[in-house]
Amino acid sequence: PSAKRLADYTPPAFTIKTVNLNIILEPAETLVTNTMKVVRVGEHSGALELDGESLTLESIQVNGRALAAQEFNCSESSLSVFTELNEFELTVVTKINPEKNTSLEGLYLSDGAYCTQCEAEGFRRITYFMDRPDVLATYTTRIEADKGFTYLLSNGNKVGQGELSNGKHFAEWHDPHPKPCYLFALVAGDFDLLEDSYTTAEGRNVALQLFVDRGNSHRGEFALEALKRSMAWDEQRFGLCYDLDIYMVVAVDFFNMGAMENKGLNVFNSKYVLAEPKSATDTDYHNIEAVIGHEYFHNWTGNRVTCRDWFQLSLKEGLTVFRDQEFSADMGSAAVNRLQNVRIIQTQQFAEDAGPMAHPIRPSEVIEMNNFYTVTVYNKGSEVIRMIHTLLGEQGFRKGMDLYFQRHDGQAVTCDDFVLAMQDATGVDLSQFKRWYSQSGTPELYITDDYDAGKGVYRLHVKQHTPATSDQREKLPQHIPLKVALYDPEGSELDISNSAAKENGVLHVTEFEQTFEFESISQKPLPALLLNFSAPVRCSYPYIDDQRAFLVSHAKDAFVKWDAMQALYADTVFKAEQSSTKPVVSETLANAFRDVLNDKELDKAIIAEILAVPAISTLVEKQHFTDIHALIDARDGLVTGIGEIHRDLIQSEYNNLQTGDYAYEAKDVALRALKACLLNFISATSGAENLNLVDSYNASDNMTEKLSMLAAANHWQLSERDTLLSMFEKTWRQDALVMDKWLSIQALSPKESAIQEIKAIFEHPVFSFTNPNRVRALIGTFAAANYRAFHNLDGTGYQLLADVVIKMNSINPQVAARIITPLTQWKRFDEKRQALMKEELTRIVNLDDLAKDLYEVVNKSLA
Ligand code: BAL
Ligand code: ZN
Repeated sequence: PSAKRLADYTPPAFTIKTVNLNIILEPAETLVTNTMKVVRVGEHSGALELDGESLTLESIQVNGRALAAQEFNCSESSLSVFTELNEFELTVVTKINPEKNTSLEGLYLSDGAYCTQCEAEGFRRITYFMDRPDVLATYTTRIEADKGFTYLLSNGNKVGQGELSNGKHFAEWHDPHPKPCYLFALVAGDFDLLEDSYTTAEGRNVALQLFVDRGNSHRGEFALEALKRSMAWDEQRFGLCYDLDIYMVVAVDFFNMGAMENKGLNVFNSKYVLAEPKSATDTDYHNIEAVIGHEYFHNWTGNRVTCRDWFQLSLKEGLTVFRDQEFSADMGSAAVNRLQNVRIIQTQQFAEDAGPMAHPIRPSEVIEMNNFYTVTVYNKGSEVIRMIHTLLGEQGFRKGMDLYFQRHDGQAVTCDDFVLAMQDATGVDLSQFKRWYSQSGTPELYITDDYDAGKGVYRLHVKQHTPATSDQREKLPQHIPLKVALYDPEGSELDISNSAAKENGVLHVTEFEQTFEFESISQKPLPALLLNFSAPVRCSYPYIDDQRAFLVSHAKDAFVKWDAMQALYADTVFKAEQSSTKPVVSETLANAFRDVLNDKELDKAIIAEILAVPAISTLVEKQHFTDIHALIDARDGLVTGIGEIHRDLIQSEYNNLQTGDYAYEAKDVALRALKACLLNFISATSGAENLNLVDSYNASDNMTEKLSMLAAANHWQLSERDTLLSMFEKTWRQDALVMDKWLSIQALSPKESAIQEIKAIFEHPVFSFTNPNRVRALIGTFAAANYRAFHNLDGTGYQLLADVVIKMNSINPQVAARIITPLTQWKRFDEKRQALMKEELTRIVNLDDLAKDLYEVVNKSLA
């Protein structure tokens, strides 16, 4: 396989104005008749080149005349049409096999429903087409199928339906908005339908329809309410209204992604739709609202204005993640949401920058586009939009968004077009800032200070350095908005509005080395840095522990508080790991913990975030370590150490946290989060013996609490673990989506026998290699989060992952290329483990039928 380069972009030689599809659904032989109006672009005599994959060409006609053999050429991945006409009607008839399609790209039949996934390049598996996002057409789609497939759905408005002979029926849809083919969708199946409506600020009455598996309608209500909240929010915050008379969401069990924003017909992984208190956690509820919002917000940022090419993916994804994060912040706690999003950057995104797949938010070279739906493009992309927001302010950002839509509605554009609109609307110079789009890697800020008592001047000296990444050696200085605050020794924040940080405390770091001055400072202050994580960077300052504890107590900014506590924890763990001793909980740390837990002003959800000891996945990104097992022991030892020191306090706080009947409301969510956090500390000590977890499990009315008990019992190997697991299984074994939680708990097992037990689960009736949710829940979780078993020194963890990856290479290459990630990050580990990991990667790279997805990831990792 060869790479495509952004630098090689050329505009399309033809365009396709209209697409008329007639799709006759049959499991093994679906017939697709595609009639297109094709127009040559510019003066040239080149052939029309269409993409196609896994298609059987039945016939091809131009203006109603069948083409002779020399008038076209059909290869494995393309169809060339040789014609001198400048405008013509092209009809291509192809056959496809949805039942055999386990890759879940294109059109597939799974679990009794037909479904499509066309982003990024799946439409070419349905029909021959110019499968690129800068070809925008209007679509009319006729679907024919057996009546057992009650609902026949596609994009836009329904314009016809009827009965046919031999037990079949049909429906016809028309989407008036020109769109790229990646937004095409078709669903046919038998569902329960939930209906509602929404009247837009422009007065349009929109029918809302949510389709779920039969018997699940009560689990769809929350998603439908979240959809209405999303629609109202986008009107209020960005003045954007919905533009069709119907908005449909279909929840399916077999889906590679979280969800897909197809015009008017979103397809969702059922994980991000179905919820009721007894089956879904607070996190599930949160994610459902976020993903429902995300897909809805794509209607403007993605669909109305789309990407010119796939290198520009962050144009729509970074921006839409920013929008969904802002939505979540407005619906719940802004600070808690921010900390959760920061954690994704500091763990997963920093890991990506440090690994073999490092890329800028706008990649410049791609072998398999599906490999670039990453935390870098999505989440770092969102951080880049957030920095633009910081530089422009809320009003300036809104002006920029308005200009972006005014200029580009109905177009396929680039990240440069977006930045230019932001710049033109406000006059803010973003020329250096644009490097964030082309430069990969995590910038590091090294900050020191000095204080001139005589002059009353305090100075911050800032150095920036971005380490080389696997894709790019040389790094230029970035424009980094560094938000700061200064505290006097009593804990009061100083006024710095007359200083270098006059715009909301933001310093503009633009050079390799810079000094910022603050005048009229009467005594040496303590700096709080990178407030609200104002840039996706690592930031260091030579704090001593007491200063960190000072920030935990006095800083107003939740990120600064949290970050200071995380640093106290991390230092303790790393010291223990390096000296192969038990972690020593300093008095400073113990007191900081106590003060936070006793703080009556702080939101309980923030307390839970601050008190939680960083996960191993976070720790391994923070600092070099020698032995991963020693690091895990040190982390566990710290939790136990804190748990013992504050045993009575933790227990009494835990007992005080009582909720009534379950409600997904911020106050209750916070309470449950803190309860789960404290339960973890209790479980790490001998106090676990008095927990009576089985009784508490039975008494609880919600999945959030039950799952936190299961997680604690599993991690700390409490005596109740197996009982709880079998109780869970007994309740949910018929419900695969809920059983994913059961799979994940076992994937995280710290037992020596974890790997054998995971292998045994392959035979469990609920498990299936063809369902991505099952594979991710068991194997994805095992490889990404069970550091102990995955990094077994006998190599059995690596072997297990590689075996599954090899199997998935032929079933579903996209999923295979995702779950392999922990193996590709072998450079982090000791020599012995590196050798074992590389052995497995070599086994994979030598496969005869290695899919493009894995080819790219594994080769980069071994390079
Ligand atoms: N466009 C792929 C799924 C999503 O980001 O919404
Ligand atoms: Zn998206």
